[in-house]
Amino acid sequence: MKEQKRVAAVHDISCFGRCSLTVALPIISAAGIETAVIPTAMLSTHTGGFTGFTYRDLTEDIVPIVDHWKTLDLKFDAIYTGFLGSFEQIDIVIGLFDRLSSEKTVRVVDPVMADNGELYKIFPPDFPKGMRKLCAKADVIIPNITEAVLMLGEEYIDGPYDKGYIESLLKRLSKIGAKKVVLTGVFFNEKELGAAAYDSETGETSYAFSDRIEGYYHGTGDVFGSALVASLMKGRSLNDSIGTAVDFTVRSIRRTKDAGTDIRFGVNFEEGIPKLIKDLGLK
Ligand code: PXL
Repeated sequence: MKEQKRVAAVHDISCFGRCSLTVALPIISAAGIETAVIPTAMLSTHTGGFTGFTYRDLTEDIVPIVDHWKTLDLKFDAIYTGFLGSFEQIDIVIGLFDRLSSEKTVRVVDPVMADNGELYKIFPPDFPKGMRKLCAKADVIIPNITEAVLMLGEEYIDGPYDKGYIESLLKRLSKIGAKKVVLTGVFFNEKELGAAAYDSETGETSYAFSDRIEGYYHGTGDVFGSALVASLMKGRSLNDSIGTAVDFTVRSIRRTKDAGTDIRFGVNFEEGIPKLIKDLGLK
């Protein structure tokens, strides 16, 4: 019998607003993958558009959690990191990678810190440098275009983009260290939006697009990243995985738009889980 895969998800808990762990845990679990969590911070809501949210930094809890796990001899097939609660956590997560990985562990880093050309206000200006250091330790990175240019120390450019620019970004990002790079928020025209992927070992570049839906919906990067991790853990190719993750994310956005939900409340990914399971080849 095939052994069940196990992933450690390292993100914050935003108690309301469907992002980070409240997205990663249900999506990866629904794919039949055991999902352990290390919360990096606890907030009453995410920081996108809400005021007055609570914020508890959990930096001090991470090393003791890893120390305890080390006594249990746990093996992880993937470690998937996202929003980190403090600058200090970058080095702590690098240490966690070393301590919890085996040869076969896939380290996936989403350098959550920025969007729409801007670094999130809660992060200091040198945060992108720190995230670059973490990305150097990863096997797969999944930045959006803003995060990509911040890590490369370049100016943000508004889209639509051209293929030459996107492929140059992908190649330069791979030189940071991760063999596989997935770039989100890619568009060549106003009609379609999606992701591009580059595998530096095979030299292959692939794209996945879907209809562009007007509006900025929160937590979509985490919905995409979680579906991508689930798909890669099912042994599917990078190309197939970005296709499935784009489709799952866009269907979630469309459902949310059709319902007229407040864009801060995250997207309705829950009702898309049955199709995701089918797309992943599960019953
Ligand atoms: O979805 C990214 C994210 C995760 N966690 C928190 C956030 C954000 C984006 O704003 O604020 C707390």
